[in-house]
Amino acid sequence: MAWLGVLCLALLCGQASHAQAPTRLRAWNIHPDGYPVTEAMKGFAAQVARATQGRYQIEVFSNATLGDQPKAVQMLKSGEIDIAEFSSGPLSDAVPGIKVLNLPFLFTDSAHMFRHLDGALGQRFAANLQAAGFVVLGWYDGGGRSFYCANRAPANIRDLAGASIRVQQSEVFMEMIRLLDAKPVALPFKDVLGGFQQGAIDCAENNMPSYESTGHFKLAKSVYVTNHVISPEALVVSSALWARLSPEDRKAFSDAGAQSALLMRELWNRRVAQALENTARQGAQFVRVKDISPFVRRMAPLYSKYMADPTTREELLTIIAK
Ligand code: GTR
Repeated sequence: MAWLGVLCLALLCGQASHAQAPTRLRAWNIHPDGYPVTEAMKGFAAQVARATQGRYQIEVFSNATLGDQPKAVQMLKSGEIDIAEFSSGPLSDAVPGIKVLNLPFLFTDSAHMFRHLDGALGQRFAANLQAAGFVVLGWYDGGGRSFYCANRAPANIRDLAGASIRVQQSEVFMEMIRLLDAKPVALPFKDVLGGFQQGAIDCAENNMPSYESTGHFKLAKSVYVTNHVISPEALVVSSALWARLSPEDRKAFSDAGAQSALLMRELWNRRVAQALENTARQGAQFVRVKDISPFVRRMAPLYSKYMADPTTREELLTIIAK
């Protein structure tokens, strides 16, 4: 009977070590603590841990400590990281159809954008992303992006001509800046502050929570409120991780992702208002665009290009239609 005891012990040990050895996953994030993306990702991690009785422990690495965004897109694809939150700019390098989400003045506001993303179009984007190695668990709000400058106070798109403007490393953004007769400078997010300090850039463009959280507002005080790009961000897991999850665990991850997206959107709206108030109090000056038509007219070559492109045409038509 001794062998039975040994066998039982081995089984118990097996169970104990299983219980004691949760699967640790690494989540990439570009933002600091307290930022809506970070808080929503932490909520996601906590809910996954609860729903899987601690079998999955997700560590959120914030502030791009694991590398900048284009690098992280590659890391997720190669399985070096398991989870990430990406904006549509760098993601479109991996999935060309996503480029449409970076086009200026496509969505009128976040509500319009989420009507599409929470519906059939979002599913189509998710399917294309999944084929490229990214499983979308939630669409987050990337807000409306506007220009801000250090050494000029634009009140018209002509005032941006000749400026060196920092953009994300993303084709559509660079094309947009060129069509404004300005010079696109692709810099990683964390280097933008240094770019202003060293005079390497005159302007940048981003949403107001990032304008505030990065401290850009201290150096670039003139905001030209164009909201030229209203775009989503996505909470994604690698398809390598997805393939390893049981159907029950996939459901736990999906539910937690959907929950975190709702939380993010709620936190976002509050944060936009706070950022506007806080930066204005500290000296930021806001000039609202009066008429977007000259800007839209300048972008005509962009719309024609992506309308002719079979990877974006269908998506573009769907968004324009409603
Ligand atoms: C932020 C966005 C980041 C990153 C950044 C940038 O608004 O949340 O993911 O794309 O902009 O401009 O690099």
